[in-house]
Amino acid sequence: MRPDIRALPPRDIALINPSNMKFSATSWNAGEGKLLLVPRNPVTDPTTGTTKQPVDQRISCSGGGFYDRPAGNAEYHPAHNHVHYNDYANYILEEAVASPQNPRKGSKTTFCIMDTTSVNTQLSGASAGPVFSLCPTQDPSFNKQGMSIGWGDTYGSHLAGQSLNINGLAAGMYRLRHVFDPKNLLLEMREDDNESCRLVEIGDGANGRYVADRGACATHPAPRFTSISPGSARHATCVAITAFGANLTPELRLGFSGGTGPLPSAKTTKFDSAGNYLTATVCVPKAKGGRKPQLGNSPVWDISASSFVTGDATNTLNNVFTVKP
Ligand SMILES: [Ca+2]
Ligand SMILES: [Ca+2]
Repeated sequence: MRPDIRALPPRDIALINPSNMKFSATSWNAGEGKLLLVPRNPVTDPTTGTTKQPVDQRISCSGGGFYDRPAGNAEYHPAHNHVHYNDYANYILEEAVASPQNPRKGSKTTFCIMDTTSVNTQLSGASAGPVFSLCPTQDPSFNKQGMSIGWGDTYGSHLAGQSLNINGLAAGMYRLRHVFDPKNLLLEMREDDNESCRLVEIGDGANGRYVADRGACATHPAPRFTSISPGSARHATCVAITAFGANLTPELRLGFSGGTGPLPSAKTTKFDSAGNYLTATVCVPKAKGGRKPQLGNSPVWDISASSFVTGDATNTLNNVFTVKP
C-alpha cells in the first residue's frame, strides 16, 4: 500500500529583503498507505565528521506485514537534536517562458516530515488526527518520520530554507516550482503529481523591489460533478456511492447541503486516477422520532465538493440524494 505525495501550490510568497523571496510549501499524502521512513544506524564520515543515517521506506502490504526499501539518507542536526530527511523537496524559480535559462534553485532542502496539515481526512485509510506530530530524534524509540493518509506537511515561509535568492533578476514574470521527492527515492502510487507551480511577478516599483503572487502557472479545468449513484439511503444506514464527473482530485471533500433531517456525511473516499469519478461511503445518522422518523419536509440533499487548500470547488448537484424513512 504505497503513499502518494502530492504537491500543493506555493503560498505566502513575499520578500524577505530586496535580494530574497520567501514562500510556504506543502506536500500531502493521498495514497493507499502512509509514508513511513525508518532510519538505520548512523554512519559518521571520518573526513568531514558529518553523521548521516541511511533511511528505509517501510511499505505495508495489504495482506499484512511490510517490507523496507532503501530511500536515501537522513541527517542528524545535533544543535536541535533533530533528524532531517534529505532530498525531500526542490524549489525552482525560472523565467515564465518556454525555455527558461539559468533557473534559481533551492537544493538540498531537508525536512523532518510530519503531519502538520489536515488536507482530506475523508480519504480511505486517512487518520482522524495527526500521527507523526513531532520531529524525530536519534532516540531509537522515536526516530521514525512520515505522513499519514490525508495529512500534509507544511513548511512555513518563516523557516530557514524557505527562500530563494532573486538578486540580479530582471523585473518580469517567473515560475516558482515546488518539486517533491525530486530524486524519486520514495516509491509512490503516482509520480506525476509531485510538482506544483505558481506565477510570481518580480517588479521594481516606486518603493523598490516587490514580488507578487500572480496565480496558477497553467489554467486547470474546474472539477465538476455530473451524477451520483445510488441517489438515496435510509436513515441510520451507510451506503456505497459513486459520484461521476471530471477533474476530481483527492483534495476535494464531499459535502451535503440543502436538505432537512439527519445530515449525510462521506468517508472512505477513493478517487479515480483520471479524475472521472470518486467512490465513498455515505452515512446517514438515525433520525429522531422512533417509529415515525422525522426527516423534515425535504430530506433531499445537494452535493458538492471543495478544497480549502487549493481553493477548488465543484458545481453543486441539486436534489440528488434522498434520505428515506
Ligand atoms: Ca506522487
Ligand atoms: Ca517518488
